[in-house]
Amino acid sequence: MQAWTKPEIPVVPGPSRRLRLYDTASAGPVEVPPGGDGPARMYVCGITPYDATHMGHAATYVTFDLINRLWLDAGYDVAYTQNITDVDDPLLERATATGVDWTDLAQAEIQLFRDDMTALRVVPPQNYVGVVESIELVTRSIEDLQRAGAVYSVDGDLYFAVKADPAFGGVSGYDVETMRALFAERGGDPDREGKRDPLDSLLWRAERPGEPAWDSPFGRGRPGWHVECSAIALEHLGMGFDVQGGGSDLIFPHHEMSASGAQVATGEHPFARAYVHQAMVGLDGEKMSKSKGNLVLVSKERKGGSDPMAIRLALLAHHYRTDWFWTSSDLLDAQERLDVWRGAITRGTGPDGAAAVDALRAALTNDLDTVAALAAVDLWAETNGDDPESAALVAQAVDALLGIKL
Ligand code: 5CA
Ligand code: ZN
Repeated sequence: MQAWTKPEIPVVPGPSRRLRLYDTASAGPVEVPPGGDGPARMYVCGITPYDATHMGHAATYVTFDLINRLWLDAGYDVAYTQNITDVDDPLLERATATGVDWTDLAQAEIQLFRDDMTALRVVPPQNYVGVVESIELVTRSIEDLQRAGAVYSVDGDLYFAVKADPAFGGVSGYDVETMRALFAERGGDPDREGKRDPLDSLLWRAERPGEPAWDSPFGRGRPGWHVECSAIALEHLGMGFDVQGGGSDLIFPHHEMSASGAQVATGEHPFARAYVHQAMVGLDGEKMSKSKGNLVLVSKERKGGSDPMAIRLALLAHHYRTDWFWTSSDLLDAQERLDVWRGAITRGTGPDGAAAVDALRAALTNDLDTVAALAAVDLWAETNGDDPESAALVAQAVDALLGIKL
């Protein structure tokens, strides 16, 4: 699948720093990549394209864009893969409810997402991969799981036996009760009769009347959700990649299941070195979600005349590991800050530019501390000085590292 237009990224002078991120699995900091010459590898869970990009999605993709940009700044080749869940229950349900063909709905929403990502200056992944174009990858992964003895059938639907992975539970660290509750809430079927363990997850759904289906060694049907991400990540990145990313709503079951599936299919561990999660962005006291319909859409704000750089700056003003609620003042404050920064750039001279850039790098490589990073640029903007390189240098760094074009 085609991704979107890549923004230009200036090269920023001065020493880069090593990136440390909070890893959900070990509940502590991990340095990624660990060092060495290889590429830095990241997989981020992409959209289910049945509605437009809201501020929660945007926060997620901007957060992982910072990681990409910090790796590029440190001179790494970056291998970045993102999927599109372009066939799944919520997409098919929305298409049926609105009388639109499900493939048309997906195509339209993917295009809108591309336009939003381009406007927000998010660097595209090298591999932007839909499920529909990956059916064979998924079926091969299921065959690997069969060979490992981790698959059984319930009335023709195939299930992954989670007990086949001794490390199951290691991503979320949740107890069984919490897992069961979240599994039921987030697309799982703990109470289906015939399952060996309530937490076993669907790998292949046998064809149902009126639903899309593909031929496979297990009969016609379509892939389950979690195996799509493990199959696509294994194909494009391999085991032990650096960062598995997405929103915190994916910690369980999605990231737990895809990690276990990949670990059992390959016999290797771990799936990823760090599991990194964007906290939830909400509206009016609830998580912003397509299913609830309480959305602030990036495209709508853009059409209303908001500067995409102000939208991006509004997202960056919150640390990625803190849940928050969107309000209209987020955008007003960001626009004000953007105006101050742009005004400071036109001064020409300014305080020590290299020191400001180093403060920016130090904040971002410290678990993406965007709050401190923005404060460092604020401080630079409100201080006078006689460094003639200052404005140009800070503008370059704000562009390359924060993705904000001044
Ligand atoms: N297609 C699956 C992942 S394989 C999916 O979760 N799609 S999604 O469209 O529902 O979400 C896309 C991304 O945005 C996911 O990484 C998800 O965790 C994240 N996300 C969804 N809602 C929010 C929110 N309110 N705040 C922050 N991130 C969110
Ligand atoms: Zn995913």
